Amino acid sequence: MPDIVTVIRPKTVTRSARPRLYRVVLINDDFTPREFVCIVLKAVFRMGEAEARRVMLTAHQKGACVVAVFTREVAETRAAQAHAMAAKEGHPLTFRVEPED
Ligand code: TYC
Repeated sequence: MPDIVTVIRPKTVTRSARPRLYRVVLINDDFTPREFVCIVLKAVFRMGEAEARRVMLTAHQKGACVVAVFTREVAETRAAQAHAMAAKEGHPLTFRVEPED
């Protein structure tokens, strides 16, 4: 006969009051027009012209730029909206969603 093993599971799991946050990161590519990147940043991330241009140029020069930080669902929804806009116009524009440490 095998030994009887008793596993004690907690009835409740305590979760942090602050949900984990996720960065949306704009990735550079060689094909998407600069102006289109700015249009997406303004439409999806509610940026003004100056901020959109600064974020676009940073990604263009450094390879990537953090756009904003959200809860997971909001970050994934915004990235999906941005990807849908790009796909519609045939651009390879990419945003990554990554957890903050
Ligand atoms: N590198 C693109 C070009 O020269 C512009 C661009 C900038 C594309 C930022 C993507 O995340 C990006 N047309």
